[in-house]
Amino acid sequence: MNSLIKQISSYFIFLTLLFTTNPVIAKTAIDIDYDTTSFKNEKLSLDKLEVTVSYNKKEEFDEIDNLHYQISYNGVSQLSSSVFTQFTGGVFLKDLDGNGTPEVIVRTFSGGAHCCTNYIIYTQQNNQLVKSETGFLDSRGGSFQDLNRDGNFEFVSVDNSFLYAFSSYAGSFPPSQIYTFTNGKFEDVTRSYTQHLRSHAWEMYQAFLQSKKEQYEVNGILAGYVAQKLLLGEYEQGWKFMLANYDRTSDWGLTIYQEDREIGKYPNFPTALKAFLTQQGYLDKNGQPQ
Ligand SMILES: [Ca+2]
Ligand SMILES: [Ca+2]
Repeated sequence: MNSLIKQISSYFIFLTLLFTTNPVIAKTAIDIDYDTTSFKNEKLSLDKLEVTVSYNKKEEFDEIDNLHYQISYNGVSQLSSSVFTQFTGGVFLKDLDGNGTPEVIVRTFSGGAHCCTNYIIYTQQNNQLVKSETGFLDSRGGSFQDLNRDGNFEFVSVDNSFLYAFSSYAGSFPPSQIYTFTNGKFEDVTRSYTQHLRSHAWEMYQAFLQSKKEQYEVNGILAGYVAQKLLLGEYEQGWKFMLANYDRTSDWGLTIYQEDREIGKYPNFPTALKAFLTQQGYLDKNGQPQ
């Protein structure tokens, strides 16, 4: 009984110490969602980096920027900028490439049904702030994740060119795109992440089965699946699966364009898909996987 009282009292001493000695941990992220109200001069900091963020909530699209941020390094102001964002967005600090200096990542959303997310990244290089952008991506955008747990973050996204190519947006299932961010630049490293590629391929396969069962569009999923299998070095297998399963009645994506002008029609989905995969650099001009 005595030892129980001792245990309890030492637990309370521990709690007291925890709450009196633990310093306030600086904020490193601000997430904006639909319910976020306007705020002014919120501070984020990590190491020698400090960012002050203000947000003015907008219900409708506007020409006026509403997310303002000011970046300081080592106490010296380096940049003041602003962007427009609606419904969702944010600012976060993370050392994406593990070089000891954190990056500033600003996420914006343009508003609209499926479009568009953009990530702006500021990185320190030779005492200068260098800006890079992912460019506009569909609403699922992408995310920074450490896929291989080496401490560096990969940007995990999908190839947006597949959206609407052979199906509606909902019927499209684009293949993976994975980048590293090093020295202020994105580099495509998609094929190195086999495990991620496999689980994405599995999700595509499941989506195909579901669509087929519901008699919904399948060609958009199959287009993505062939590309995903190609990324895994299993192009032939993916192609055979597509040939056995594609919807012969759909003419989505069969029209041939040249500079936005219709100049003809592909005879079928596989021909159109081959041309598309060549155009997007998945296949070389002889139709061989790159
Ligand atoms: Ca860094
Ligand atoms: Ca990593």
